[in-house]
Amino acid sequence: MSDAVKKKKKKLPVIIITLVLVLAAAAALYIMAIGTPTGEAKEQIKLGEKYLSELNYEQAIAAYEKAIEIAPKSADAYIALADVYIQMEEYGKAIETLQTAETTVIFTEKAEITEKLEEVKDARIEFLSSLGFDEETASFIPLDAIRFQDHFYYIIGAKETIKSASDSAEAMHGTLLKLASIEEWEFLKEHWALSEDDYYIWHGEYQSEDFEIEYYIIEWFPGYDASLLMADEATWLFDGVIRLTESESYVSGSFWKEEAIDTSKDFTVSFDYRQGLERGGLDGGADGTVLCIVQQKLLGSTAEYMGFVGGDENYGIELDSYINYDFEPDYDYHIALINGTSHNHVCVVEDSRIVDTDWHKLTAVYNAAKETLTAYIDESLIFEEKVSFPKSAYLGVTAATGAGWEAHDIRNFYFEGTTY
Ligand SMILES: [Ca+2]
Ligand SMILES: [Ca+2]
Repeated sequence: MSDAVKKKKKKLPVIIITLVLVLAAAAALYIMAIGTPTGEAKEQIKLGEKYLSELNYEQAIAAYEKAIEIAPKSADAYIALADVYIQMEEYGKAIETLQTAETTVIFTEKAEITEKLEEVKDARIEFLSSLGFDEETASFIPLDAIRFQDHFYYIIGAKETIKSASDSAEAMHGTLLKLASIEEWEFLKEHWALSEDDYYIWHGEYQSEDFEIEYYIIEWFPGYDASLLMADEATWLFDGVIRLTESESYVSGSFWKEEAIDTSKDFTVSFDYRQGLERGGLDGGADGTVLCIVQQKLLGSTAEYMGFVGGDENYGIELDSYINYDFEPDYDYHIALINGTSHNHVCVVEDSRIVDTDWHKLTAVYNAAKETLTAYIDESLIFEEKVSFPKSAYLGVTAATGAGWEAHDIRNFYFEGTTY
């Protein structure tokens, strides 16, 4: 080994120490310069706090985003921004903000971000469970899914209008509804379950001379019962509505709960219904909807039978929107407990809420000990009647039109009880 090399070797520890000191000083300066908010960034954070105290979320977000732009390596503004999203119940956005921060902030502030991120992830699961999602389903919902009212939307692929509207859930919701109402809009309404309980993929296409749109969207139905089977002419409308019949003559549609229910135990079933839209034909419109508690998942005849299948063991609660003067001349629009056939009204009550085109809620409660079936429209009691169910039955909702017609719509089907 030469002398020159030996000399260099001796000097090496000094060089290393000097280098370490220089690097440490540089790192300290770096942290001071970028890791803590500058005066201007602090001002933006203060501004954000002011807006937040006035519940002006939009301006608060803008201020915090500005602070992040000025001091991207400081944790403060990310955490403040995440807190705004939490207040808005936009947990996905809060998590995304913190995930960005995790890769961006100075290493000394990373632990703070990670801790906050875990906290928000837990809060999101708690929030989703308060909306009716179980933990597994909640884990399917992408962070950037957009919530509007009761639904989450997630655009997989979109062009033009849908994409530009997707910044605001309300704007997107409105745009989709508007597009769905355009005549040339080919609204495919494809849907299929991706997990057990559940959500749908919607696929829409629109083509005009000016532009072309194709999009996929996942719509979640919190608490939605995926075991419902669509049958016959029933279709999904946008926004979770099942249209049992269109406004056409002599059509019928149904949907069914897949498993049989145990009718030796208490159960409750409810759904929202809307009748009377686009009424036309004989005597102004027809025919009505039936909640079926029957022995087979079958659709019966159209018109006055409303799709209800006959048989002594079959019961139904009909929402009758057509007066058949041959066998029901004494009633106006009515709700009735029917048994065996729609002609047999065990109990009948007139009600203007049968066909007023507004949404109403029908609830049926079976008390197994008393063997009674109680019906409510909205919150008001309609009847309580003795029934004699076999030990199991299928639940379905049917509707039909005849020489008169109208649209029959259902949403929010709910069942609580025991299934086989
Ligand atoms: Ca009737
Ligand atoms: Ca009738």
